[in-house]
Amino acid sequence: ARFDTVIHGGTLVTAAETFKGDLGIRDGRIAAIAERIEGGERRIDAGGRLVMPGGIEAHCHIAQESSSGVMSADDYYTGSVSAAFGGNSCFVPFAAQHRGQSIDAVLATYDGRAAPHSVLDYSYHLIVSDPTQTVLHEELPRAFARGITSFKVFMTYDLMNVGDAGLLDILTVAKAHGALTMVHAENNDMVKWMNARLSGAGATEPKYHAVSRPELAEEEAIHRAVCLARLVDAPLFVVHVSTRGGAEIVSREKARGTRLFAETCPQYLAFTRADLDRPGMEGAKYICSPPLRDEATQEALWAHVAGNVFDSVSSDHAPYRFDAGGKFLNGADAPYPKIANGMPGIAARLPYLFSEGVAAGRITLQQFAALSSGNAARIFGLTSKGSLMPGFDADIAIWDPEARRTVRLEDQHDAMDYTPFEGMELTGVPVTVLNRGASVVHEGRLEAVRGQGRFVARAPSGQGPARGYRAPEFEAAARYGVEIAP
Ligand code: DUC
Ligand code: ZN
Ligand code: ZN
Ligand code: ZN
Repeated sequence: ARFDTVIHGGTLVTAAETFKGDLGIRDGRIAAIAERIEGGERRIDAGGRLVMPGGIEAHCHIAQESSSGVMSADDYYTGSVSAAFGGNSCFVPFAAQHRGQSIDAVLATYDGRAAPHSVLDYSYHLIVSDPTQTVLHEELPRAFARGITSFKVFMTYDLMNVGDAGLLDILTVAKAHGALTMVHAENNDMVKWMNARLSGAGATEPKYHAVSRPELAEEEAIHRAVCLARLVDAPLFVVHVSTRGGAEIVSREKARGTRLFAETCPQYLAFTRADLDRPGMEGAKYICSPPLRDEATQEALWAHVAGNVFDSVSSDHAPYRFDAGGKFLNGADAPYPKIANGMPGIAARLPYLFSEGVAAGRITLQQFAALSSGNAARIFGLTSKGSLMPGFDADIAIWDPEARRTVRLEDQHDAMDYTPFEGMELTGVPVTVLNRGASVVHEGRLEAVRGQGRFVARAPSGQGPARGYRAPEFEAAARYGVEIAP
């Protein structure tokens, strides 16, 4: 057999096992895995290091403007380059609808931002903020037909919140088409009530950001979102779970068979609300929503990562620079509600998870492969990615599991002027990343060509085993001769 590339002398990590072997690539796909593979136009010496499925970053904000109009610092070039240096071979940023925009126009805009620039394969999750009848019944089905099979909605922020009825509508449409609804779950009124009280007390420094968004706001909203999804028997993905209570709801609902998926993020494992209380405005670097919590929460979240309650650990890379074009759009002394909301971390996600997860003995290599890549591929319909099986895309990351490195901004290769992970000492470094067989980063050097990444049309998302459940009220309505739900 002829191979374009052979990766030899590595330790291969699959979802099921870890073994020494070679991997042959032909036409961008994995063509063979064997103890020894000869030939190959290009031979890459893995040198005993780990050969793993390339990471899939399923939660990041790239070339996206927030509802208050701030553009993320990273575009599809710097965002994908940074992702690749962090061990990723594919990413799925958001395409955000702001009120009044048509979904078709939103997608055309993001195609223009992504296609000429991305060095990695990509898709989008659509953010829906304006679920009109046209959006629900014409535009979302069209987006689905072109392979965009996940829709994120917000339960918070006045400019984004779709309300419970809007969430039910989107869940229903998503279910009908085989799409997965993702939800940002925080109780909007609880946060607004806290904001009003804090503002009345003159409490405006960054540390009050964490006070303003209580753990209970997340717990309540996750529970409500799950109930709404159960009512219409639709699958649901809860993004950026930051609380013990939220994780426990996810765990309980999964155990009872709810088609529920969830992620947490490195920032909730690595930092606490104490980081928001750094001197001066430094705390603004740690403003993200939901906010950072405390050490007991970190431990609880790690336990749920180790216990497979979470399907993925995603970065939620939301890069706003520490300057007037980013965090301080509303001035250097802006009160916390007017500071841009989000933390960068697309390059740090997997090194952090590898170091504090695998190297620290909290999770296995197989769990790392699942949390970094395999689960996202399966849940979000990236059917040719996330595995080293023959026939899959040759999306591969080679990791040096023993190399130690101190996190530095210049190694993030993003457009940011800080990394919250600065100075952290981590074990395990991704050295080479291939996307469909083409090297993007090789031995720590960028080899990519701008625009080499391709849009990936995704298969239906979130289609875990359907229970065929119908809420008793819908059954009752049907008996009365009225069909009101799927
Ligand atoms: N939600 C996100 O998913 N990312 C950044 C901010 C937010 O509210
Ligand atoms: Zn969110
Ligand atoms: Zn996000
Ligand atoms: Zn560099």
